[in-house]
Amino acid sequence: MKVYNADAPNPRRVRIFLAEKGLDTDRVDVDLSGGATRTPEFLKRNSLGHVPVLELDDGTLITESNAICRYFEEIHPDPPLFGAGARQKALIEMWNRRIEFELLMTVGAIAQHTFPFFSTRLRQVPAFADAQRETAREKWIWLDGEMSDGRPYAAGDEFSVADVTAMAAIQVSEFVDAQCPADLPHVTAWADRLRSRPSWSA
Ligand SMILES: N[C@@H](CCC(=O)N[C@@H](CS)C(=O)NCC(=O)O)C(=O)O
Repeated sequence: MKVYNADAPNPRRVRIFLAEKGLDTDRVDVDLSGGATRTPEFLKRNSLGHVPVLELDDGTLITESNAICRYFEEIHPDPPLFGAGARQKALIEMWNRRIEFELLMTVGAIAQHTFPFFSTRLRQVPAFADAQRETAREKWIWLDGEMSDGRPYAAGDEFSVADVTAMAAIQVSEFVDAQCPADLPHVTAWADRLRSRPSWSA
């Protein structure tokens, strides 16, 4: 099997996940700025023109970073990054979705609506980016309140895929200068905890 990869946030989620699992796979690095995901050949692998894509040995193509992580979780269950047992699995799913929809998509929209790279990919509305910048600040404040219970990771005591998604969100927030305000102690401590993991640089 192989993973179509690039130097970008969603492929990085898969790289971090694999690093946390202690796994390695064959990778095909694609040149995003050169338009490599928009060629007719690549669009046969992912009609949305996005990486990551996991291609299995039987030719099955799996897109969506979360689905790819789930595949690796199933074939290499330890450590369990999607949780164990009904309660923990549900909490991790909940937090993974919250981090992706509330945080990663908010800061991602700032990039999408301002970076030249995206100008040929969507109709950019700079005012929407401005609004999302304000929203990002509100989301950080919301998350700081949620994490004021002192839990070390997004979904509780254990590092999980929700933290992997957060590692992508934190990095994107830094690219777009919408990072967590320094006066929010709980999220700041959590982000530092994530940044100190070896997988941060995967
Ligand atoms: N929801 C998808 C998003 C994938 C995505 O947006 N990938 C970006 C990189 S972070 C991409 O490949 N962009 C290439 C392009 O737009 O041409 C996932 O989680 O995998």
